[in-house]
Amino acid sequence: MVFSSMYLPLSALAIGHSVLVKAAPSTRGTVCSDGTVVSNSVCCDFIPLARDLTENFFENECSEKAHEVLRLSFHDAIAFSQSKGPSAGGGADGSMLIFPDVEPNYAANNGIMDIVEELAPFLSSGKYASITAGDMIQFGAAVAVGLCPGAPQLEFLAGRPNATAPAIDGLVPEPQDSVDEILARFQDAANLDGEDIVSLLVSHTVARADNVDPDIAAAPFDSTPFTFDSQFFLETLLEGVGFPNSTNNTGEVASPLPLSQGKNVGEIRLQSDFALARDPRTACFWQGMINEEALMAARFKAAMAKMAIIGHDAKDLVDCSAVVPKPVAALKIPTMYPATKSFRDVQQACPSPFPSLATAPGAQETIISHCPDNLSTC
Ligand code: HEM
Ligand SMILES: [Ca+2]
Repeated sequence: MVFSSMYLPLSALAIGHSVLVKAAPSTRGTVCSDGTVVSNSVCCDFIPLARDLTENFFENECSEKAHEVLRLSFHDAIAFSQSKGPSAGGGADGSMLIFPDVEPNYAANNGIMDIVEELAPFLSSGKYASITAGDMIQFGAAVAVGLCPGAPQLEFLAGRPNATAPAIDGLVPEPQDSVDEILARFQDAANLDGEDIVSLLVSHTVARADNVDPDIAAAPFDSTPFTFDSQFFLETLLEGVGFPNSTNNTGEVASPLPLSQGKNVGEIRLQSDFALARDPRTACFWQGMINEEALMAARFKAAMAKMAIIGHDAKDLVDCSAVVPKPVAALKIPTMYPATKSFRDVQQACPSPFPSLATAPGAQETIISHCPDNLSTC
């Protein structure tokens, strides 16, 4: 069954319908009906949700929707400010789903409405009445990344209370922001530092932009947007040679693989990724991710655990990591220069030795497939 066919208007979303998951006296070693051992019986409710999301929503793939839910988990969580106080936003509280007419309209959230509309029916269906909007989003992201080969099994804590108000505008970083502004924003949100930011940006290995250049859709950030690999960290360091489409978009700079072919749109590069890859405060950690996928997955997991609880105290939540599905296996392909590229194209910004990598075969610039399975239709 395709879930979009079950779309309900957002007005049908039952606000406050969800019953809060309470950190009830722990029933140590509760066993859910499928045999999963969990720390608390509330975790069992996420098992059918995981199956539903995997099979019906993400269609068992590191799909467009999987990418979008991961982005949503960031845009929900980061909308919190220690300096401005709790009235500015509740962090990972599902505010985007509960007030779909407010935050999705902010410029930094451009495009997020699609996934808000698609995810809302899971909350309003009544099938998951005990699950809050904030939990739905963070759990959805954990299920989503697990479908991308190479991703870690994320931690998941349950029990985020539902948002009582939308967040203010201005809390989600934009690609035209300076490194100073980005570092300051993550610091103010949750004391996240440069290493945390780079670790979270691992997510751009499974990402494509629809709105940076409004005239092209699904422009990938690396040559493998369906694989949780370190190509992103290598490719962002290659010299930019052109644009997949127009040249004057805000927050976009030249990319190393701009060539498009029909639906196969060329690589797009965010100014913020370019700058963080080269800034002395983040460049060495960035370079250190290249061809170090176990490290990359571990650092992503640790940083996501911090991001996912912004606005909450871990001790008020219940550890339901046991119900996060096991991720699909890594492809174990070494990081490679795309065809025609080599160390000569690297704009190295960290003084440590650069990893030694092979170049993928081929005499032409890489064309990046639009479809997850490399088929011509999807
Ligand atoms: C400096 C911080 C960040 C900036 C400036 C930034 C900016 C962007 C932009 C402009 C897009 C393209 C949106 C579009 O045009 O459709 C994008 C996509 C995406 N971002 Fe980020 N991002 C940042 C950090 C993060 C973090 C921390 C995560 C997750 C933990 C994340 C996950 C994603 C994903 C998964 C996509 C792809 C969505 C899709 O393919 O539909 N980003 N980001
Ligand atoms: Ca990738």
